[in-house]
Amino acid sequence: MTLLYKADPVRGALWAERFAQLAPQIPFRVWPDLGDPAAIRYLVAWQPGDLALTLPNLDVVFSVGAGVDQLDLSQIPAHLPVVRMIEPGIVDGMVEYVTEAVLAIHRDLFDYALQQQARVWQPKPLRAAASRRIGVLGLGMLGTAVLDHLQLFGFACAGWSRSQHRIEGVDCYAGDESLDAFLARTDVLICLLPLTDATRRLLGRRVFDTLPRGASLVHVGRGPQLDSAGLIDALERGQLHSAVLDVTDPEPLPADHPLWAQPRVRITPHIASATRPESAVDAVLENLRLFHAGERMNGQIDRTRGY
Ligand code: NDP
Ligand code: OXD
Repeated sequence: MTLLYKADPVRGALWAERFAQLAPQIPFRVWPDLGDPAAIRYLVAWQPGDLALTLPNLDVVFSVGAGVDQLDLSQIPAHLPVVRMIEPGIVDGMVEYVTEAVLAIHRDLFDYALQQQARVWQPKPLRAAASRRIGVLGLGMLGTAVLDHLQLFGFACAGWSRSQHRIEGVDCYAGDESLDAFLARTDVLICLLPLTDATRRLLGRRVFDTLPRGASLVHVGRGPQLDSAGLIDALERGQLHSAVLDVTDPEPLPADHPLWAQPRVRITPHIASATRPESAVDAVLENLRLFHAGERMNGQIDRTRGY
């Protein structure tokens, strides 16, 4: 019953250490050191390639991250459960990143950064948080955690998802038919949607033009959800004020990409959040317990939905 890990090797060493402490009975191997392929029952990976097709006795495929779009599901036999990562480290990182981005927008730090470059000392009026309308696309593990924290500042909070949610203090919108109403009341749009056929290129001209003029975007979902030419156009027309992008298409963003030169765009290299090895091992072990008890694992994805 060997577990094979195929992701960042530095973090792999931390996974191996924790596994040795908590589950010494499960041999832990780091790709490409497969040992006997027939002994591998569990695969933990970011991009497994075609490994799941070639390991004859595999039982479960775990994504090392919260998203699963980086897995090519056609390369994972249909009978194998695929499980995304649900653990507190990813949530903490995302809450920190999005809170900082929203506060930077709310407190006009994009404008002050430009003023600093021009050596201009020009205060702007302070705006109450209650008058700033935050809207989160995606009310899953991350979207709800982000909203829980943003509510503490007093922002007017709303969220949008596929199915109807109920979250105290948050106006919850559901389904395509409510998207326009959700956007029309949103000053800071945060994208925490999984990448699927339905969300690819969702963040484009139509969405930007439905937001109030001068709105901002915080994009922490996946790069292909954003039409970057549409974003640049919306910024240049003044329809959007600013954008914080943690994900781009492609990644890394090429040095000559026009997004780099946008004065009100802040780009980070997909670091908003990351799986914390210690708690991730705990999550995988709990899921293995559930799997062997014949129960559904936490984060087991629905292949037909794609997330
Ligand atoms: P979840 O699966 O828990 O939540 C996804 C949410 O999106 C759900 O509320 C779901 O609706 C909603 N949704 C999905 N498709 C649609 C659609 N077509 N229309 C409306 N709503 C939709 O995901 P997480 O919160 O854990 O993660 C979200 C994403 O964040 C990940 O998939 C990944 O892409 C990204 N991420 C980025 C990181 C970074 O560092 N930048 C780190 C970690 C994750 P419903 O509730 O009705 O099912
Ligand atoms: C993830 C990510 O999906 O790091 O966990 O993007």
